[in-house]
Amino acid sequence: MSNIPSTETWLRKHRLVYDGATRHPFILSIRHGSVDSSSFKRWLGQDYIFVRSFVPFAASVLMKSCKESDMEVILGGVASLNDEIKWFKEQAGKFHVSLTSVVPQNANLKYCRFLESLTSSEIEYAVAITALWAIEAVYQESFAHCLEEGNKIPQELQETCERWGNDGFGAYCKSLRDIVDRCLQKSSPEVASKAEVVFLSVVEHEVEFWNMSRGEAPG
Ligand code: HMH
Repeated sequence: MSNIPSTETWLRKHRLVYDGATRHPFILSIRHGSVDSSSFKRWLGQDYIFVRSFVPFAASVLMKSCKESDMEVILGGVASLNDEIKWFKEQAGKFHVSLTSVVPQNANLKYCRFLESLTSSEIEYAVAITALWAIEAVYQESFAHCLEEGNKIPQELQETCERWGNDGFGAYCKSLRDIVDRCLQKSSPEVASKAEVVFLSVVEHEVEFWNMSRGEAPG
């Protein structure tokens, strides 16, 4: 067994696609202050729909974690989604986005269906927690990058960047990552390879999700 944690191996191996998700042009445009408001609003509406589907997925990971020692970490994450849904509603008001009339786009539907497939009881805890970590880590790294020294984030988007780029969320993602590495250390090669495939799928879905902000190919 290798001493290198699984997540580190994956991040090295899939660096290019991972950077594609965490340094996406949409994210860079927020960091550089050149983002256009229609892209941002499109993202906001789509992400609200995504987060609503993310809740049952996160709850399914919580159920699987009940037999493990790390249940509190997941519970904290699930609990914070209540606040997140509220936050989206507030932001939608601020940016005049009507959440009830948002039509989920293809990339979003596909991502939500993928999440739903992971809620099955046949999906091992190690695989499910890998997805949870990867989903959160992409947002954390993306928005933390926006906030790095020298940013020109538009004032009205500062709060969005801080929502996922703050240190507390960073610590939560690190805890999830440690859980993934611990789980993978004791899992079979079959489960480990399933987890890697799921990691890569999440990263690919995230890239497609950011791409939606450009507003091409609706439906
Ligand atoms: C698409 N990925 C997407 N939306 C989010 N809100 C997160 C990750 C983080 O919770």
